[in-house]
Amino acid sequence: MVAAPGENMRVNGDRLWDSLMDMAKIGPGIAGGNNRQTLTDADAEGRSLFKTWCDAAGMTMGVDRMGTMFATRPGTDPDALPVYVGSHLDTQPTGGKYDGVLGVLAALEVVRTMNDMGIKTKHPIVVTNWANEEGARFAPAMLASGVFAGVHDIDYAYSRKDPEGKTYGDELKRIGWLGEEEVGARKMHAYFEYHIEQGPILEAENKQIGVVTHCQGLWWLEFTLTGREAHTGSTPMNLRVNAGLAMSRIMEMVQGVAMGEQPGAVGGVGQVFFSPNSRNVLPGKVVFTVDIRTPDQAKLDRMRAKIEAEAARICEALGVGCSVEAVGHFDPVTFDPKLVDAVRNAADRLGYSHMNIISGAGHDACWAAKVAPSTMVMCPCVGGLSHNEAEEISKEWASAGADVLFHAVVETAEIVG
Ligand code: HGY
Ligand code: MN
Ligand code: MN
Repeated sequence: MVAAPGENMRVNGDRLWDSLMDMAKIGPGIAGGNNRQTLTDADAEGRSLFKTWCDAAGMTMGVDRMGTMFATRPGTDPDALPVYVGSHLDTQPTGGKYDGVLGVLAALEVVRTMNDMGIKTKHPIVVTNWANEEGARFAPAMLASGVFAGVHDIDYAYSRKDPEGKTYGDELKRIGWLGEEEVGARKMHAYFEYHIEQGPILEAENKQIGVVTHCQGLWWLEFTLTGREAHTGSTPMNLRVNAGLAMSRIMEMVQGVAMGEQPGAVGGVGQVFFSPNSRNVLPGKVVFTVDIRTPDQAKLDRMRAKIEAEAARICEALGVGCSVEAVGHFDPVTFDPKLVDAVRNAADRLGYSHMNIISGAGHDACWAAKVAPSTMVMCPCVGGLSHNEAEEISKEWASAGADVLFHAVVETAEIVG
């Protein structure tokens, strides 16, 4: 039976909170959150601060060719595969202070606490900052962890362009965080990720800890609709080839498809590009991404098929050209039952209320689960709000989840002496 930390062993919640607030000063948003998008100068600044903290905690930093950062605390057995713990420091353009950041800095806090307590473990611990989890600037989301898991090849990843046409590869070089390690060469004993729920369930159920058993699957379907640019004033309604109208009908249809698959399905659109995007010109081209998700594999595939067939019918009726490309996807994920138990047992040992939960948002853990036993810990967030600068958690919630992470990680890494 592997020893577990004593129930009174907890992280330093004040130190964790201070680190979160210090990181939040980098790449500030305009409404109290963050805009630290991947491979921007702000991301580079946040990476440097994180490296300074890892150096101070006595860890050695490795960086791979996608720019993912791996800070290692040695174990007693040099042949033992490490326990990886991490998340992401990049944010949405109007992101919160905690999405991803909490997981990286809580992982650092686990190591800081192990140092304070002089804890030795058989397996090394590797604190991880995955590059480009958000996929806001360079789609798809979880790009670097996807390359790590062998889902994407690195040339595809390097070729991904932001809205200004800059490529991932060029921007990674520009900010000076192109590492030398082969992506995916590292092997993991286990992977843990601590994350805010980004949904309303834990707060509504008054639970401190989410024991994450699964993550719902996702499709990002990028539609390109081709209309005819024409004057919005002088073009009679019957002569219009209106790509904007087609888009609106497709959005309405997506809503209907998702509502028709309740409970447990979502669908919507977060990003639209009109070209030429001029007030008095009907769009010649409309590009938008449909985001559909559900924990049920059959439902996920059924929704995709329905939406693509219906979209083609809508466009044909309007004489609008329609093409679609899947720019993001992962099937529903089942996390490792043994690690899920370690999280649940840690919450019990520490006396924290908890419940099983399926992650609504995607995380790097979804790709890590393809190559190693993986799981997640979640804490509530106020009103379930995320991907919004008003994203908020309490210091108590932050610490409780970090305590559970600390216990589950140290137990899995096997305390020695
Ligand atoms: O889209 C997601 O679920 C994640 O926030 N990248
Ligand atoms: Mn995240
Ligand atoms: Mn996010």
